[in-house]
Amino acid sequence: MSTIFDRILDGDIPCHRVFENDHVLAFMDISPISAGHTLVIPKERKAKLHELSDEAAAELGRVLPRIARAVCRVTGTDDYNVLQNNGRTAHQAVFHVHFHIIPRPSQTVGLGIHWEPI
Ligand code: DGP
Repeated sequence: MSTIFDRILDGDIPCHRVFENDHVLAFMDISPISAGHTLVIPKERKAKLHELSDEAAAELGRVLPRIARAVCRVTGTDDYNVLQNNGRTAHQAVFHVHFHIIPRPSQTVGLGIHWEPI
């Protein structure tokens, strides 16, 4: 089954690319939970994590910390979630393996809303 991420990989629709090599692409999420919310995808076209080849999985494991470091640098926070959904009941919406890197800056809640003491 073809997904929107296939179209991004094929260059048919644009994305804000932040990292790319022969095996992995990282780009900004179109609906960010926080500023800097980044998606990391293998170029191998598989829906779920357990379907990936050892080679694709190893390369993802190699570059994820590097991309997380860059996200920390540009957002100025060291706190973040790494989220990875597999299957409809696990809230996967795009059926191409992807990791979310979601920065968690200390002064923001949700979509960058700044709360002052009430
Ligand atoms: P998930 O629920 O884990 O499958 O999350 C899919 C994510 O993909 C969601 O946070 C929004 C993002 N997304 C969906 N379509 C596009 C798109 O066309 N471009 C970009 N940059 N992100 C997309």
